[in-house]
Amino acid sequence: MPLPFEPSDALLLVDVQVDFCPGGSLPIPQGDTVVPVLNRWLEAAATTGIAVVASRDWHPPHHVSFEPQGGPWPVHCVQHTPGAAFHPDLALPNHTIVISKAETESQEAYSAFDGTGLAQRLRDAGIRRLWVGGLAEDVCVKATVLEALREGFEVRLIEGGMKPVTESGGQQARELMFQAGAQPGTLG
Ligand code: VGL
Ligand code: ZN
Repeated sequence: MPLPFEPSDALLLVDVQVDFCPGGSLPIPQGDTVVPVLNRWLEAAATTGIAVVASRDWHPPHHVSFEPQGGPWPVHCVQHTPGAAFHPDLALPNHTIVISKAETESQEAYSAFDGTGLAQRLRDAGIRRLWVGGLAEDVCVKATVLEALREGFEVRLIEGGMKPVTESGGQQARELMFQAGAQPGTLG
């Protein structure tokens, strides 16, 4: 099977972190099942030499989104804690571009583009199309995909490579992302 990539493609893996997987502090049902899927894509990316970007939720200890601060979420992905690490089985290459987000205590940021300079960085690297997977499909993946499309990137959604917090949220997110112009992505 020929791989579907062009040189102007990048793989963008959103928040595949310990806290978002079973056993973590904000576990997404079957969140860890994206890891073997995304590892196949990482292998394909390595074969073709396309760029790999991995975002991480990277909160200060008293982030506004945390329940003790009156926010909607349990404490999760606190900078430099084990829960904030990428899933240990995710086979990220050494040259992975790591994008940390939601680092400002008083501001929520779901999208990997929000306040990170990612769009400019991708443009500077000549990247025009993103193959996206990760967690959570109905929160940070959705926000990231919609902002990528607004920024003018093409988006392919990696099949089986994302999981939602809730099933209905996932369904809604998929509809929104496809409506906004994202296309399905398969490895063949
Ligand atoms: C996320 C909830 C809170 C995510 C981040 O990465 O989808 N979800 N913070
Ligand atoms: Zn968060």
